[in-house]
Amino acid sequence: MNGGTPTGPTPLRVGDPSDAERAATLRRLALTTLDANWEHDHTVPSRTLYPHQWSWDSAFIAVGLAHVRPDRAWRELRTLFAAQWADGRVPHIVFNPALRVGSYFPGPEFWDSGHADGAPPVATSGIVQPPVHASAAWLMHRRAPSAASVQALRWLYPRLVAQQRYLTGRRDVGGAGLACIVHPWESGLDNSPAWDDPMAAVPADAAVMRAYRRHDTAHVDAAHRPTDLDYARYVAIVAAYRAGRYRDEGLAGRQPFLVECPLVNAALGAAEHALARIAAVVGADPGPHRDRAARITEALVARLYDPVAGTFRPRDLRTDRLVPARTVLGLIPLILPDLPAGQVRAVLAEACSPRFGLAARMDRPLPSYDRTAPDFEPVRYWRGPSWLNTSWLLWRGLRAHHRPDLAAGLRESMLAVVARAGCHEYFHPDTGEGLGSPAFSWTAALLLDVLADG
Ligand code: 9WN
Repeated sequence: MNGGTPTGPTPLRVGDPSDAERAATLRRLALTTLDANWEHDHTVPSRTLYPHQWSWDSAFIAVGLAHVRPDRAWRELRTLFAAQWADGRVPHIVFNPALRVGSYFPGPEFWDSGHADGAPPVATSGIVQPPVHASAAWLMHRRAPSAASVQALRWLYPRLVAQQRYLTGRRDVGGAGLACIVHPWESGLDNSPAWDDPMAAVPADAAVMRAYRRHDTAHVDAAHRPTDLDYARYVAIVAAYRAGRYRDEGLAGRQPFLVECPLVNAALGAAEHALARIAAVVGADPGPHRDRAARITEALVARLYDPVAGTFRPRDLRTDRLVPARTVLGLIPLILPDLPAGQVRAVLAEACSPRFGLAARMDRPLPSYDRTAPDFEPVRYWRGPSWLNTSWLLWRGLRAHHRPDLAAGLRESMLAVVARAGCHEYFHPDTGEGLGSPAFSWTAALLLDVLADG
């Protein structure tokens, strides 16, 4: 696999006579991919690159599984939340103890969660990922309401509430009611240009990586992945957090990377909206969730919206500045149903600009970074390639804000890219070539969700 210049995708159009056939083929492919990645009580994102359970992957996967394997969908979330820490954090990786040491870097021995207060008996990482789980659980129940889904929601509800409490409590380093991330991995968009500025302040030397063995580059071209210098910094940040046993008191004095991310906080607000709906089902009070949702949206607009650029940007808490890069992260607040009209307009204008190319008929998939930026890298992971999960989040936001025309264009671009390349992890933003893992679970799962809307 390389970043060469294969021929471009030939997207099929809505209404094409072969639409139904294409949908059936895609459904089969998605199901085969998800079945092959099922591992006794969870789904691995990829058998080769990511052989354990990942937090936000499981939420996306569960949304897709709800269409075809509802029992497994709820099981996926139960397994993840069984590894929740006593303080409410949901770890970004739950390690499968049956795998040999060294099957993923950094593995359980590196994270050493066993020595942290309140960690579960199973080995996990000590950081989190975007809290998309409450929204996923609500979508799953709405898709197929049943006695079993209500029972699952009853079990999940207090755990989802604890997850929110952790993020808006211990992680409110900025003091404005938003969650702060302590590692780029917590955003899920690991090497996004959004993190270049805050990461430049993390002291590290690429040579550190000689002491470790990266596994990702054994499976995927190194030019498609973060650099060794990125990894040296990833490792340094974890080492600092681990040295404090992953405690969150005094984070500002101890951690070199502290950022308020628009995607994480939009997910946080959307989760409160979902929890209000879930509360009504399980007999709890929706009121406090609605209040919290409104406060999060207000804080997000006040702190992360840049009126000059007309988009959302992460806030680096070390400098108290918004980062300059315009990335797909800035579009995700559209998932908030109560986003004010001015910000909705601005985000739509940003999405439809040549930077991201959203349109009712798209000729290329949505990139993860401003494609007009001089440092746009079409094959390097989150620095340009197109990803199904960020497209799917934006698609949901477009529907919530009544833009069926743009939602249809984005949906078609997602279907076309997978129809051409398969369930890859990410895609070349110009040619649609498949990159990263060739059998990636959230691509398959979100495809099922998008197809169900046809
Ligand atoms: C680090 C599993 C995860 C996703 C992330 C994606 C990638 C891990 C890695 O894979 O991150 O967490 O090793 O690169 O960036 O979003 O959850 O699919």
